[in-house]
Amino acid sequence: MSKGRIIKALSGFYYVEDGNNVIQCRARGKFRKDEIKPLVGDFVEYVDGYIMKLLPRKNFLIRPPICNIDQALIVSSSREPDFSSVLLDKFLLVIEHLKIEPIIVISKIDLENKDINRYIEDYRKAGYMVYEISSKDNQGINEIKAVFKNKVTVITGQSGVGKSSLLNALDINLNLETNNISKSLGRGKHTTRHVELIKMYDGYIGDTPGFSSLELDITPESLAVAYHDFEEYSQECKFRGCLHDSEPSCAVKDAVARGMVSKERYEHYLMNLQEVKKKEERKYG
Ligand SMILES: Nc1nc2c(ncn2[C@@H]2O[C@H](COP(=O)(O)OP(=O)(O)OP(=O)(O)O)[C@@H](O)[C@H]2O)c(=O)[nH]1
Ligand SMILES: [Zn+2]
Repeated sequence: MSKGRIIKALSGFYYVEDGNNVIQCRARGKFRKDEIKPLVGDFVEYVDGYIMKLLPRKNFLIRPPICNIDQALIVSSSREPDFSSVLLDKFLLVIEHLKIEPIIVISKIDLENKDINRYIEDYRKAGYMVYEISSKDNQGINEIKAVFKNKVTVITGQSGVGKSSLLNALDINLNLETNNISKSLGRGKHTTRHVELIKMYDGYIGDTPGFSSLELDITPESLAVAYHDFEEYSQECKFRGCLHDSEPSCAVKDAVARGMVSKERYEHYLMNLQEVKKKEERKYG
């Protein structure tokens, strides 16, 4: 039995990368019977052109249908559209909850925003990696090339923030087989039959996740530990399952008071907490 990773799914075939080889495989009949569908990104055991077993998944997205994603570049523009920490904080919640490493990319830094540096400082202080780029002026692009190595990366962010422009600035055409894929990568168009990871600076890049994947379909308890720093602080909260809201002796609220967690991100957290609580009530109430 050999081991490899599915890097492409097309018309019932799975393309399994094993070292320098790519082997065209079919899924064993058993999978269909058990309603288990191999996904692009799956680590598999295969033999004689048949996938025999899927190894446990770290995470998965529904749109695009890929799994075992290592990291997400969350692109937020400095301006046009205006920088929104509300939106970025929500992206961070969803991405971190999925156990995908978030990397913040502040785009369009050629457009002036006098508040942006304060935000960047806060996110860095919280432990996030933050890149500052301008695809227009080719600033910060070389620095970003190194993050792809040995990882499966997706690029996400609101419409118009410059995701396609970033891909183009990264010389995507040199990395892609066809320009069509470049378009679909940038625009978040998804075909169900053809899913593929694209080689990108010694790593892989997946199709752009649509906003539907970014719904907060999450319990209040999971939300409370989604941010990596909240999770760490919550070890010190007095109550197990503390939601860092009105509970006494809450280490997250304490961290906010000490300036370790930005007040704004905490307030956005409370907003999202209210939202998921309401959803729960509708579901079970
Ligand atoms: N000033 C400036 N404009 C930029 C930069 N990058 C992209 N733009 C412009 O921003 C607009 C949107 O860029 P896109 O790359 O299409 O954005 P996108 O995130 O792919 O948008 P969607 O396809 O809608 O998701 C275009 O008019 C770009 O020319 C930049 O670094 N600086
Ligand atoms: Zn707490």
